Amino acid sequence: PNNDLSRSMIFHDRHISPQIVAGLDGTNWRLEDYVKRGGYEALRKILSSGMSPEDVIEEVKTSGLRGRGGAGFPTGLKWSFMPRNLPGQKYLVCNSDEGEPGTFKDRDILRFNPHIVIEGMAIAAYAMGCSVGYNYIHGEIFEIYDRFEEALEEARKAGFLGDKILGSNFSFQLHAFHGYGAYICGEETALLESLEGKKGQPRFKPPFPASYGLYGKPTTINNTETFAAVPWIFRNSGQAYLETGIPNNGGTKLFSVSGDVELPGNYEVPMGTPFSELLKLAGGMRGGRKIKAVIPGGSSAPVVPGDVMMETTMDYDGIAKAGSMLGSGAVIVMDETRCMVKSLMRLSYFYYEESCGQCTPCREGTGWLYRMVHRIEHGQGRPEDLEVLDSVAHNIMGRTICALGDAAAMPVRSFIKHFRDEFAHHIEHKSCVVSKYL
Ligand code: L3W
Ligand code: SF4
Repeated sequence: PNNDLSRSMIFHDRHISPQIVAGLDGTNWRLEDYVKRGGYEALRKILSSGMSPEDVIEEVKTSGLRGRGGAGFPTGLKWSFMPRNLPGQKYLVCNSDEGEPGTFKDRDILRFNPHIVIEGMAIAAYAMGCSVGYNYIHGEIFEIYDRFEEALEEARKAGFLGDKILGSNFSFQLHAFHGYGAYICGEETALLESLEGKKGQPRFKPPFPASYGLYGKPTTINNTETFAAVPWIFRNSGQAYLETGIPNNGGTKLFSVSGDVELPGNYEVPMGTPFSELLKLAGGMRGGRKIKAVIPGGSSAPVVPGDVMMETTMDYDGIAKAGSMLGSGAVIVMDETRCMVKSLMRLSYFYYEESCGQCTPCREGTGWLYRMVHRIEHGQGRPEDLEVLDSVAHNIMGRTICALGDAAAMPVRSFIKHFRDEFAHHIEHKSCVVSKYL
């Protein structure tokens, strides 16, 4: 999906009040159009009303907004970690290094509505006292980077960015940065290293970026979609945002639906929407086939059997109850013709290829996992392989610097847990149980 630049946002508003993609048709991304949709009203309201930075953070806490990049960390709480009374430089960073397999929402937000991200970042910068910000955009996405640069120039000329924004005492310089296309640069501390011009490798945490971030200064990093949610909260209210979703899961969420569905694309729906509804919006199962499994939150999230997903709601708590993670909201749907061994082999190759190599369990373990799944898929599996796979995955988890190690291990453990028979069949019969469909 990283290279799929032709994909456009498919959005249905029959059931919902969208907050990020409202009124978009692909041609109206410019400042003039954004202002017509009520854009920059939230920033103007905050600056002209004299709302204090503390009150801005409180409103975000009320909204129940949680980080849309994968971890779901409460945004208001993260903003409150920025040292308030410390003099000196503080930075704000937007993580647009979207690289999770299955995820393609942030590039569409930037493609269709770049100013909503700029406005969200300006509000965040005001709340946390950041005078400089960067949007780190995935290196393989060229047109989005160019568009964001154009949007920045429009915002600067109109006085929404720069010195003394809208005549207030608040100044904020925002820049775009084009990344290098490595998955690991989406990990927040690797991103900071990369932004500093170094090799993109994760740092140990703690210290968290809030205390030691870009160039060693306090830094807040949020995902593109998280910033994009902020203007709506201030045009309406934190409470209204919370009520769009369900308790502890405020607002709407963009889901990138891919795989065996009729209409793959991005869908913005309220948190708590049943998966079955989302599947309907995506046109249902391709060719009317039976659902077999779903990876509900990007390839790092454990796979969930299809029948369990049909009873699950799309929110952090609902997906956790189903044994997985909402992650970045990449919903990969697999039908009955999918071979789970082959699917896992492809995922395992990704993590093996993208490991930065700093930690032995990840560097060696991801290769070990890939090679074992590869040999099972190619009819050379051994009876003990499933236990060894599980043990290697177990020994990676929790023993690495960043979450990539866990992300490589979790799919392995969940695929084997839910589809053990399929793996055993491959080992015993040296053939695939879904070969009847091929
Ligand atoms: C200050 C503390 N700050 C936590 C901050 C921390 C970070 C955020 C969440 O992983 C997940 C991962 C992937 N003082 C703090 C603190 N923070 N405690 O809160 O932190 P954490 O460690 O829970 O998560 P993370 O390292 O940010 C992200 C999963 O996302 N994932 C990856 C998606 C990839 C994309 C993409 O390509 N765009 O979204 C998908 O599920 O596995 O679990 O900011 O600093 N005490
Ligand atoms: Fe690098 Fe993997 Fe260690 Fe993360 S877990 S720092 S990707 S080696």
